[in-house]
Amino acid sequence: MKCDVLTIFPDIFDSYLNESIIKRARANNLLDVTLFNIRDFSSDPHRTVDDSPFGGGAGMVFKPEPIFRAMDFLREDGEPRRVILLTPQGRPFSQSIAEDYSKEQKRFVFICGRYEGIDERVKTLADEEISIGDYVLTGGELAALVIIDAVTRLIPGALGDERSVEDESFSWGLLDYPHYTRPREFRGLSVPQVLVSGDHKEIDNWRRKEALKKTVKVRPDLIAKVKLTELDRRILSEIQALSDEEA
Ligand code: 6GU
Repeated sequence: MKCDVLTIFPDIFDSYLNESIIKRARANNLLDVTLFNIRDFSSDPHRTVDDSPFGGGAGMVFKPEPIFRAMDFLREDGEPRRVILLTPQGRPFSQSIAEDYSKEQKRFVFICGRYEGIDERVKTLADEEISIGDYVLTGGELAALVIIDAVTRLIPGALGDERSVEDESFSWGLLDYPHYTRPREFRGLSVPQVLVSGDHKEIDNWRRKEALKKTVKVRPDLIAKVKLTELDRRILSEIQALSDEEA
């Protein structure tokens, strides 16, 4: 995946892109990120990128010219790219969008919004507007990193162990099941017996049940979207029966 990022704070990206799996993906040429400072595309000596809003109101608005000039520069090579504008008004990012992006061979451009907003005409440059959730950040930089991270780990070879992604498809759409490692006893808390039983079918069943339990409790909205097996439905009615008992 090749990503060009337009931002007025390119330094924000350095530490995150230089650690762990993302660092390794870049070293292995699975991910290529180029940062562009929008100020470098401003045409005035003060490198201005913002101005006050027409119609009045608080705060400043990103001017269109520097961002258009940056896009003109990027498009000189004629390569197709998917241009993503990051704002709180966008379509909510999700795992399924991450999967779509990871399958695309195109280059990506992330335009990071800042200030109170972006001149509406910048939207004509973008293929889509994306948000990472229902809260307001000071800028789109963290959103760009979130998307780059979520997509990179889906690129074949990016994770050390490909089973990590396969395991997620096992629990697709559900919250993850609980994990344990050594020691078996820790401050009076023990690892569930089934996990040390060596019975892999029982372990799978336990994990599915725990994932369903957790999801019903914390994110019941997700249950409606998941393809449930016959076994899942049985487990769910058991969970329901248990919570009816408690009530
Ligand atoms: Cl993409 N930008 C900003 N500024 N805030 C956000 C967001 C993006 N997504 C959620 N909140």
